[in-house]
Amino acid sequence: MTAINAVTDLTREGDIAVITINSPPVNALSADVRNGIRDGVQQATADTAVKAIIVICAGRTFIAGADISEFGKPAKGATLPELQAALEGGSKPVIAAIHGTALGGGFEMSLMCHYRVAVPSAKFGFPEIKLGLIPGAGGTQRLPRLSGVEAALEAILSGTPFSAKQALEWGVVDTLVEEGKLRDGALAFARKVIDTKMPLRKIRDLNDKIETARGHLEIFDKIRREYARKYRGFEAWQVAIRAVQNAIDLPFDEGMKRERQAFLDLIPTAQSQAQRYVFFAERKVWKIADVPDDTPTLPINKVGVIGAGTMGGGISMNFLNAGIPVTIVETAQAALDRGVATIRRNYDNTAKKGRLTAADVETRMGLLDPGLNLDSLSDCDLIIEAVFENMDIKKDVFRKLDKIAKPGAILASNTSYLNVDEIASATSRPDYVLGMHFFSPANVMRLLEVVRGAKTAKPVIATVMQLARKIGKIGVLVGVCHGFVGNRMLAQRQREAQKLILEGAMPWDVDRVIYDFGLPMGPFAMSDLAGLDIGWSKETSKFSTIREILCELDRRGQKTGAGFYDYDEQRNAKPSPVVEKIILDFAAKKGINRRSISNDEILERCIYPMINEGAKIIEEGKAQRASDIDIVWINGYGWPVYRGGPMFYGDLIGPDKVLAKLKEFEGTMGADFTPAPLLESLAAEKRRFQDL
Ligand code: 3H9
Repeated sequence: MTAINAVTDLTREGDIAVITINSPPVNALSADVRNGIRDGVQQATADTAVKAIIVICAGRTFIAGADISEFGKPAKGATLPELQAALEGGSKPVIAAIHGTALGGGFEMSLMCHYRVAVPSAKFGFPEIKLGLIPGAGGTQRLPRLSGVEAALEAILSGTPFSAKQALEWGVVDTLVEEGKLRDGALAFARKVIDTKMPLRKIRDLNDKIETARGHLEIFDKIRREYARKYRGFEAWQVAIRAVQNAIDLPFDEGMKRERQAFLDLIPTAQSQAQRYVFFAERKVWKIADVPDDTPTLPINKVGVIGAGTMGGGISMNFLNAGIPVTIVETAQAALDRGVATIRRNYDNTAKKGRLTAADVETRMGLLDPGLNLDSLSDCDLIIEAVFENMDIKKDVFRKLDKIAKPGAILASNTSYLNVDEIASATSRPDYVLGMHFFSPANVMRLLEVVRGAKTAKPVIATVMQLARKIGKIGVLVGVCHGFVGNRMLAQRQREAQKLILEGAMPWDVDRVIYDFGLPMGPFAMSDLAGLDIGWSKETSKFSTIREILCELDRRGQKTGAGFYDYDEQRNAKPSPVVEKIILDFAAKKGINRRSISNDEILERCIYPMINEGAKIIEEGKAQRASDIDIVWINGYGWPVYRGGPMFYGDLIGPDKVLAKLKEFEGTMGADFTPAPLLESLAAEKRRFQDL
């Protein structure tokens, strides 16, 4: 064995050279790895006894892509053209041996080889689009030559990996070998290549599938239509389509040149920076400073849910989906039946779309045990309360639970705002109490705010974070404060939105600005969807806000056919002349001199106070890091990934500029805009939230 460098070695098996890459955790195509491959192939080529070369990876996966952390830094190490010259342009057959995930640049590197063998569990794909990029090492030029143009477009635009079986069908892989025996299988294949004198197969020369697609522009129109909604506001996808089109229209080398340039042009864009930041942020979120990875966890074999309403039902589905039995408890039979029927209907609908089998539906429903008695929760390892948002009611439930739940059971509240420490104080086990704040619809939304109380024990936190992962959520640890991270910041935006419509904007003006910024809907459309009467009651209503007036008029949102907007039968929203008049009258009565408000002001008024609140949240230690706040907003509220989250956006604008604007607003509009000390210090030190 010869060490080529710190991460690569070369061994000889008779006349076959084996280059092994060992660069944990995912063998990313770093400068060292690129150098190792280039130098390894050159050495093997120079060795006259070698007749074929295998490139294989140690550890859990084949090369999972370029090293994302190298992007935007000065280039070093072997270039991609050098790699291509060594592999595809070399004089000896090169075989890539693939297990795990061959992604991005890793997959592309394998396509530079003459042959590919893989184990059946291997996966292939181009996740670049999720990073605001396109494949930059030939993926857009080589994959269409194997899979055909349509399939390649789908793979590149979706970013979703495909199976080894699919790869075999397309000829991306030449043969599958026995699971766990990749090296032996690759050696046997290399033997065949040598013995039967198989040619140096270069994908660049395969033109059949390209020619079939030539002139068929409808393929590109179709994919544009398919992805237009999903990628509203995103840039890279159109660039990717163009690159694949080049594979048809241009000679291979020219297509490669354009792809490379497009890739390099995308790297410094704000969108790609944001999306790469989110990639790492999603991974950091699981790391908790004082709860190390080896913290013991408690087994969760059975979950109890109290409340079979929209939240309780949705929460239960998460566990049923993961194969964990759920006991769901309601106070009245009718409500319980309704809740269970809703769960079944949701599953049936999924089955109708072909995403579950009828048997899956029954398995899941079979794990659900509905009841009317809290006592039936006594054998649950975790009990989640999802009852009415009222402190007295919640405390009462927890007092009872404390007596019923077995020792060591975790008691969680799904409260969105309330003080988890106060709820915990109703029990004799505050160390086993925490908040699990799911977002509606709870079976769909990926976010789970895990609310750490003052006394919550570390194993309890570790258990719930691990469980979050198991049920497919992204768990973000937050501290006790009104509304936690997400809703606390949302309140800032809602307040400004309400002020703006009195000062001069209309609800649809505010909504349009927020929608154009990239969120799925603006604050007023969101209120209409949720229902304006949440937390409102006729008895206490005083006509003191626009919302109260609308509720009085039975304009309670989409469900009543009218709210801030008018709705037709298909629930399409239209600006409402009635609401316009209500707003104008209300403002006049309050003596407000309405003025014209610019889109910029709407955006800054809605977003900068959120950034400011985020700074306070960090200062108070209610979130571990700025990027956790961004993950909350992306996964709980639909903040566009390409803007990285509110804190990242603040960094992009610059803390000094955000500060200056807040001060300006503070001067004219008062304390709602008083800057957080953290923002002041970041601006003074020319630092960013990311640098904290
Ligand atoms: C590209 O290839 C461009 C090319 O077209 C053109 C140029 C050549 N770089 O996710 P995990 C880290 S673009 C750097 O928890 P899993 C990750 O941060 C790239 N670091 O494991 C984490 O670190 P830590 C296209 C990376 O088993 C650790 O590895 N490729 C990279 O759940 C473990 O990761 C991609 O976008 C990377 N490329 O999933 C693939 N990948 O331990 C991105 C991972 O410090 N990667 N890390 O937290 C993935 O999708 C998943 O990581 C993978 C493993 C499926 C591979």
